[in-house]
Amino acid sequence: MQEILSDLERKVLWLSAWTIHNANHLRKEEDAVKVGGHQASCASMNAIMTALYFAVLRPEDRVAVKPHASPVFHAIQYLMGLQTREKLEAFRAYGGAQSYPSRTKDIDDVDISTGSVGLGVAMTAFASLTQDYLAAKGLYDESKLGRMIALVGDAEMDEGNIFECLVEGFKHSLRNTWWIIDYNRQSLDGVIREGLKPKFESVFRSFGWDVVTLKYGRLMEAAFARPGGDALRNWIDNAPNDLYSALTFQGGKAWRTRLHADLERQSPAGRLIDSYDDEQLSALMCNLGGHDIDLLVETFRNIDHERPVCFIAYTIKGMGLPLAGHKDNHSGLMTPTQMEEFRRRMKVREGHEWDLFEGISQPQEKLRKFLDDVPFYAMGRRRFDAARIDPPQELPLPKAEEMSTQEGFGRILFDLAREQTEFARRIVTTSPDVTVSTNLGGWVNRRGVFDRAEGADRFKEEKIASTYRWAQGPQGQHLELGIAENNLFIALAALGLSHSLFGERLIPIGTLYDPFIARGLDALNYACYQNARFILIATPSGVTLAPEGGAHQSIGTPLIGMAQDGLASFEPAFVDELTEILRWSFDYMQREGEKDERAPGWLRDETGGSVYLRLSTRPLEQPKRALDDAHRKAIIDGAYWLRPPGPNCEICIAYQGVVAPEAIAAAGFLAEDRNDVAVLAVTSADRLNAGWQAASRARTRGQRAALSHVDALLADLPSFAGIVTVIDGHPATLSWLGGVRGHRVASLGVEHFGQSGRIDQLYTHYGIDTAGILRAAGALVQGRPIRYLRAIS
Ligand SMILES: Cc1ncc(C[n+]2csc(CCOP(=O)(O)OP(=O)(O)O)c2C)c(N)n1
Ligand SMILES: [Mg+2]
Repeated sequence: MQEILSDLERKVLWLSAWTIHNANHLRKEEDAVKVGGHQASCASMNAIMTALYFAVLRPEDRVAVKPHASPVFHAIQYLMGLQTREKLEAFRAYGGAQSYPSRTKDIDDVDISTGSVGLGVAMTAFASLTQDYLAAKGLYDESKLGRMIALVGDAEMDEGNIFECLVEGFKHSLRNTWWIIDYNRQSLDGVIREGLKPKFESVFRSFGWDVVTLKYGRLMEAAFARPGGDALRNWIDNAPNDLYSALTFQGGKAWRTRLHADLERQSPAGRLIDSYDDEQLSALMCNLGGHDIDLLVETFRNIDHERPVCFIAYTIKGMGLPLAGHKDNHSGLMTPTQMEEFRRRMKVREGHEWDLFEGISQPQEKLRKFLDDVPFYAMGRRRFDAARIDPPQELPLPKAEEMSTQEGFGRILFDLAREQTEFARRIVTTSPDVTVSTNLGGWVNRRGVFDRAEGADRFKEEKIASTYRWAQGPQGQHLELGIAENNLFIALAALGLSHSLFGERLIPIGTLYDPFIARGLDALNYACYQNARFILIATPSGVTLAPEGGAHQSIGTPLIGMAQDGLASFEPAFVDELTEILRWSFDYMQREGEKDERAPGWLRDETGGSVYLRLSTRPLEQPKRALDDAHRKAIIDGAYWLRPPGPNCEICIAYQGVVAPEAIAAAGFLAEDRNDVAVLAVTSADRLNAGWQAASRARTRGQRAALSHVDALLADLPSFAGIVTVIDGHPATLSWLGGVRGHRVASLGVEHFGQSGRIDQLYTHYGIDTAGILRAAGALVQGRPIRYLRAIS
């Protein structure tokens, strides 16, 4: 076993270094990767990953590999027959293996994507919570809980989201989570500050984690046991990071000179040092715990409890390569000459670089047999599928003369909470401390808060009246989070991948205030990049949340909704639209078909995705209407004519969301002076735009008849008409409508924020009130002055 593991360690080191060398030096000039070494980062993690993948991991474990160790991961998968030579030869090139392990873009069974440092680390904690959630509901075998493992760069620990997640983990009694810190004391730019290790250690311990330090390898321990060993250990413990790195880079001679200078030559320590030749001395001084494969295997295997563990593994960035220890080695690459020397050392013949058994010392059959029996791979792929859970055919439409979309959402969920269907059981809600203020309180009253342990409601026991009676226990379906929005999005990523990570589907719904999407935007992007499936309810939004204060207003979120890949965004004005959109979302988020670029719908309706709904607290008078099928479809496709244009239509008002009353009122006033005024109700600028883009691309490719929903809608609008667009958000959200068929556009919206006041005051301030719309219409189309404007000015 030991010999095989050390063979594999060398093999993995070779393959990862070769993959990068090949990408940089051997590809066609135009495909060559000119920067981005990774070789040093890979060598740093090489032993740790070899130990884990080949000897420690179990099939139910899941791993987030730090971004720059991606070639090590791919090399291991290659050895296991899960990655191809073609993909490795095309590392970082079009269609090749990815720079950073990617669930969606790589073929080799990546558990958790990484890339934006810190996020994959936190994802392991939320994956573990997801596993606990499933187990508590009897959807996952409690005796087979996997360990969620993050391989963490030490500089990655600077990311705040890691600490946010530590706090959250503590609150939820996090377990079965290992974070293995590659403590090479180097970041991208150089050597990191002294003394961080005890700081990390005390932070982890204070949150209830075990901390295991892997500092000295077996060679070091043996030396410490000899006369002079204590002095040597002392020296190592006190050596500054940059000195240690510099000596590592220079090798045995430099080590000797320095050690002799610091520890007397004639002392026992001096004699100890002189008992090693230069090469041995260098090997001794580089024998840190994170490079001692036997120690690593033993340490990992000895963990026999479920408490979360942080391993701090001392390593050398570039270990085993001529780049070792150099402060600039992050993007350092071995030169072709150094590669030749390395090849000789690894015993790899020219032309046999990719051969599986090249350079190994053990008999091939023995290695083959070993690989066939590696436990982690024993159950095949770890990427699961889960059946679709039938959503309700219809959602009950909340009824009221006046209602806000946020209230409508709360009432729909409250109704769903009464149902005993499988679908209702699979819903899991979560919110960063805004459960009540986003109207989820009623749902939680009926479904309870999730906790592995049964909890008491003290207020209820003490018979104190309260609107919210939130029972707490394993059956609860609401995951309470602290305020940190990063945690919300990473929780949604984990819950939203439950079907793929654990084989059981959940329907996650997260709520937050719309402006704070920006706080967790990278985490939201990360969730989407992994193809997690969830519904995001963002409310309140825009300047319409007026009395809440200027700091809470959101302007750019509709554009985020349009631009975010994997997220379909909507902003309904009325609750019947919201009901239809939610019903559709419950289905859309479970779709996993192939995209057919030539499909007539032009949208990603086959592949599915996540959904973002931008809602509001402003009560609006609800239309009295019954939606027919065409109407429902149009709501989902992004827009419908609230008032269709007549043949002489001169002006069209296109609005999205909560400014509907202003748009409708303006149309009424305009109708007195202009012909056939039209009103376009936009429910999703995102889907409307996506359809238009796709149809335009299709037309460019020769499908002349390709017509998107918005193409068809605006075909009804005479070319001489102008469009006034209006939204409580950035005007660019709708201004592109003019590009569809060349209509003139005046786009109204909000470009500056921070003003507090009543809604009517703010709408006037930003020019998105009825008068503002009329003024814009008056300026856009020639003709008589608009009477209403004359009356009020
Ligand atoms: C959010 C984010 N910021 C910046 C980067 C660029 N980056 C990639 S790795 C890295 C730091 C590398 O240091 P460490 O995590 O210690 O890994 P090592 O290089 O030592 O292997 C940085 C800044 C990134 N990937 N993600
Ligand atoms: Mg580092």
